Amino acid sequence: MRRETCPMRIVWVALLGPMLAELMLAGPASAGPMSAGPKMVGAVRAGTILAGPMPTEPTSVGPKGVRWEVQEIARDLSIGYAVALADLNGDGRSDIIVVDQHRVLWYENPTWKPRLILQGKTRPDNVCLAVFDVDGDGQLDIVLGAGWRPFNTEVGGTLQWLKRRASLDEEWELFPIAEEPSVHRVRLARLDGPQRPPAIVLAPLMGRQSSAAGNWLDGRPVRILAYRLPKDPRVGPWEPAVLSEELHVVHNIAVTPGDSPEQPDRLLAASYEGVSVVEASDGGRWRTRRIGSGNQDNPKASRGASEIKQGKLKTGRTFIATIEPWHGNQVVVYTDHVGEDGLRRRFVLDEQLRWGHAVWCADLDGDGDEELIIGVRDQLSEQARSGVRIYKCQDGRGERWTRHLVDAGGVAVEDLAAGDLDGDGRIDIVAVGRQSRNVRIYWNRPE
Ligand SMILES: [Ca+2]
Ligand SMILES: [Ca+2]
Ligand SMILES: [Ca+2]
Ligand SMILES: [Ca+2]
Repeated sequence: MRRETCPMRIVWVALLGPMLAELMLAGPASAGPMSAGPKMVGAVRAGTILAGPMPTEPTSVGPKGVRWEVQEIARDLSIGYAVALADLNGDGRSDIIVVDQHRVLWYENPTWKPRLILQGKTRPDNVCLAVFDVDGDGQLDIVLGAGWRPFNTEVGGTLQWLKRRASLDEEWELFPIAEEPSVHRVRLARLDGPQRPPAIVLAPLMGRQSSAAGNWLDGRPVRILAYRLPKDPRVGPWEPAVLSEELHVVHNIAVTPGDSPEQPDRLLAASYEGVSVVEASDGGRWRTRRIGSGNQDNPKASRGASEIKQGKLKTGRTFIATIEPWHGNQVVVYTDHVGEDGLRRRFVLDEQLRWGHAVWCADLDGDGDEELIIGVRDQLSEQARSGVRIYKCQDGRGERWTRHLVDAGGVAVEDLAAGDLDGDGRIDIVAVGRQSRNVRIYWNRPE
């Protein structure tokens, strides 16, 4: 008899109610840019694990009305660089797509059976992805960034797209798009109106010929590129348009909608310069405008901002959430209040972390305000561990937040994504790890 080999599906029993780890975090009301850290009231109490083979301390808390059930679906990644949620097999349920160092995989909802998309066909490391129907045949394809060598500013980085074959059990077919040194992030943006397919926007980390000796400020600035679809994406050629060539060490970008559906999307960029918006200007030109200071405490080292997303509150106000400085130790929110210097007001929510590495905004408790979800990659201390944290806005403006530790120590988070995986209307979270090499689902359940 064959032995059942399915070690992936380990269901963790999550902890509820009293194991609450919650901090009240308040950016001082008078805080301007570069304000000091938050005042903390109360103390973190770590939860206790009830079941599970790994020496972790998943808590599983808040915001109010939400408890988290943790399910680990893989622990055999080399480096889990990126995760996306999309319905790859068209059954109406979002699947989990993971970019691993040498592989791309998807985990099929609801069994989470792992399926191979590609292995060893790209220059290592694979690093980023975007999912959409590139060739318009009605089936989702995957745009993949690879050749990740962060400090090689001379030669490629690769960008390619992957198309499924007749059977989902076969490896997917690869079509090259372009090469650019230090390919690091890829996103989709509507640049030509709602009827046209999105463009592929590529953000390398470093500018060409920049160097460690020059703190990556020498050489050329980073080229943020947009690739519009060619007539036949299997053949190309893919011609890049340069949307910005002004910033340095662009660790991430986020896409936000334009003022109307006809207007091109905007990009938010996190870089050494802080937070910038890249937007269409007159005559088809693009401009880069700085809107947030970033952390400029240490101008000759890592500085600025590192991760970025925009969130919204039920009052209609927006906020921008970042990790600062580059690979930083601060969770920062910029409100939509713009000062006389043209910069948004900056609030430091949390400094008890090391290498924050993922930011997401989603309404997890259904009250209309989007919460902030942060993935932390490294351990700062036994008390401030890697994992997943949630911050909930308390004032409708984005100046005061509470913190909830969803997973303290269980995932060395490289990336995370949020979406409703089981169709119950509650938004779930998926995180992928580097040192922990795992994939975890956090199921959003009623308290
Ligand atoms: Ca599916
Ligand atoms: Ca397709
Ligand atoms: Ca909410
Ligand atoms: Ca759900």
